[in-house]
Amino acid sequence: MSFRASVLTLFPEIFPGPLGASLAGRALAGGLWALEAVDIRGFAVDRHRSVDDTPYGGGAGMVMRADVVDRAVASVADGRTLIFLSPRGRRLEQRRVAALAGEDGVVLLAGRYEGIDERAIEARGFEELSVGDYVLSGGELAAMVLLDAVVRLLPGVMGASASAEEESFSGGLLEYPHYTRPPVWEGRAVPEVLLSGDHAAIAAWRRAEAERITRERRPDLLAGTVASRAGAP
Ligand code: 4FV
Repeated sequence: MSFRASVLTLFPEIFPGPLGASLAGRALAGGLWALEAVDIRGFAVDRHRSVDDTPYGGGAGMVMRADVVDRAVASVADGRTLIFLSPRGRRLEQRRVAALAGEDGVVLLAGRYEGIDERAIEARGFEELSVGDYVLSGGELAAMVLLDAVVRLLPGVMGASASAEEESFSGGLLEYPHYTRPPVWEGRAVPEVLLSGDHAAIAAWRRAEAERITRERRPDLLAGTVASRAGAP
């Protein structure tokens, strides 16, 4: 059974959007995964079909109603992991992406306005995940980011040519620099070792470059990697 994703949103029409193109799109068309976008407004009950209301305690903006959101969740809940995309969530990382790709699917809740009544999140024990420390106008793009990262790891999606093994974060390090033809561009040459055919030397150069770049740009990633022990005095 292929990976099944359900996204609860007030804008189902924006899906699949970019997930319908390229790698994820081909995989979707090929049945390697499935996506349904469920309109939360379809679970509103009052004649104005309202999904939000003013915040208790005052303050700007509107809050999505727990009763409406929970009816939408109930319509798709079947044991798959429940994720609420929110800036309060744990930062989404490759390790969590890889774990989700090993599951049979996921339910993603995309908020709008100021957010969702806390009780709806608590009641279902949603896992909260954030795609970054900035505020989006809605959780939909965050849901697409998560799905794009997960789908490319699903069996049969990334051809043999591309490997998930050798990319950023896979070994806890940032990626080494890549080069292709022409061998000299604008007076800039490709590092000699890459033209040497000496695979051991190439692998050593790439490892050293990955460690150097990680040390310079994301030393936080080094804690816990082999490199940190090697580099440490
Ligand atoms: C977000 C993030 C995010 C907050 C208010 C939607 C918005 C609005 N989601 N990672 N960063 N969500 O900014 O996941 O409802």
